[in-house]
Amino acid sequence: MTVYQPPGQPGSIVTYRPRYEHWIGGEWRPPVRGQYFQNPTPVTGEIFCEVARGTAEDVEAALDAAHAAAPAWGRTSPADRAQVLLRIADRMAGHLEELAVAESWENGKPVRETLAADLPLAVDHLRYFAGALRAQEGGLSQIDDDTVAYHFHEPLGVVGQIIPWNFPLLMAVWKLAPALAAGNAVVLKPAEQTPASILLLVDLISDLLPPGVLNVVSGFGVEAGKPLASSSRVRKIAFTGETTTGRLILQYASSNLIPVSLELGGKSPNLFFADVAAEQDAFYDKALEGFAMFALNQGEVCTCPSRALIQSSIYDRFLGDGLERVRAMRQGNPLDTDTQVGAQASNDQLEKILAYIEIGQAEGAKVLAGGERVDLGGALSGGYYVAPTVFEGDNSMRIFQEEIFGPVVAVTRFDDFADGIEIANDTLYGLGAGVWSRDGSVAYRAGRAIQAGRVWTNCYHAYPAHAAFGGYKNSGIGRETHRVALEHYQQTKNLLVSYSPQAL
Ligand code: TXE
Repeated sequence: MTVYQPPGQPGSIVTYRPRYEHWIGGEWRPPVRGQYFQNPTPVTGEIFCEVARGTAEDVEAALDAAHAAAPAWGRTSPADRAQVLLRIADRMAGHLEELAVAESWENGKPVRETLAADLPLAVDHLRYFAGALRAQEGGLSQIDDDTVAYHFHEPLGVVGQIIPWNFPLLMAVWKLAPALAAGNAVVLKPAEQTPASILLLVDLISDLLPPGVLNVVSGFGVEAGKPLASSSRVRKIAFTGETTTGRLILQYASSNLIPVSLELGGKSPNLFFADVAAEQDAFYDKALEGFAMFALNQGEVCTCPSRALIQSSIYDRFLGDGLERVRAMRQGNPLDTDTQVGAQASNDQLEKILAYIEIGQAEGAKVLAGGERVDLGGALSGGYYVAPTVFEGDNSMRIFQEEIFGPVVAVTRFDDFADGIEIANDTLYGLGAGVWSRDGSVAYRAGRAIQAGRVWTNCYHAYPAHAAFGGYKNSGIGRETHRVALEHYQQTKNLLVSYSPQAL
């Protein structure tokens, strides 16, 4: 067991600057209007730095820098750009522990996860896109004996990226890696709840990218995000966040006719078929672990398995064993490597979750575990902790239909295959899903029948770089991770060439 010291305290491996400006054109630039906002840690609620409060003027300055840098960056060879991505990956890997602690401090997530998942995944993501770029080929179509159509991948130019607070570093890298690999210059806006770990990363890698290729403008959604998404100077906007905000982003972008990729909310079903409980073996154990994964990252995951659907014949037994797992979870100081459940990312999110717990109870759902805020005592008393919560109810309830984004699972039963699929698909969302069965045919057919972009089968919450990730229905447009994401940041140039000496 290791308990890391909070940044700023003696013995800490992380030093945050007390104040962060915007990162524009390869240098720190104060906000044009001179305003800053305070950034608290969810671990204790205390303010640990202040950050530039960006406005349209700062976005314009960042776009100037990006436009100045884009042409030269876009002309670098794939080998050179891949090399830059690999150097960033190596630098991050060399500072993995420091970045992991920084991320936990800013977001409230347990350091065991940032050490084992967030940071290693981010590093691998950069390496994957370095490789994907090198392996990417253009195309050639033979139109007739003397005519050839060549297809080239070209960068879009300058792109805008707006990211959320639940995986600040990983979400930044998910978006930056394909965009930079493809040869674009980027203006990125972090979430106002978690700007600092990204700026700490920028500090770390500032010498690895030409000035202006990566620009970070911090600030709030309407003040800084809207001018970026509405700008006629970006050739694409990529967004991760709430579905209602995603609709606004589409509207902003529509007048400029630019492509938009959206990774939005979810209400993912996790289906446990009866044969899961045929034996009390390692598979059963794995399925119970899959049930308990609703609390991973404090439930602040767009694919949180927030609806558990258990087949009636095993309902009582499976749920009973699942509840034991939930009660055994260790909630505590996110900087302690023994901690499994940490703090919610912000006070707003804490209040939203507590409000949904009340809504569930008012709807008649039964609380089987948790259902309250947790006071961890001492300095952690000011932190934003919610006990992992299990509700039993009906799929028509709001807690089954609306994204809570907390460590809350709503459980119900299904009778047979058709019933299970019907309940699973009875949602506006379609991002993730889980299917658990020992029968390959059942698992395969269920996976194909569920309307979601990612169906984990006999596993959950795995995010390898080479599997495509994105939503059906109201959960989004486009895909992230996987080489397909590279194409979202490119446009196709077709050169149609006649080699014929004949007159037309
Ligand atoms: O999201 P927003 P919030 C869900 C989750 C959560 C809820 C609210 O249910 O409880 O959304 O979180 C920027 N123009 N998800 O309010 O507002 C904002 O500054 C341009 C799901 O934080 O969507 C931030 O950088 N930008 C999710 C980003 O959008 C705007 C992850 C996300 O903020 C903007 C996060 C505007 N008008 C929340 N308004 C997921 N899918 O993973 C806000 N922003």
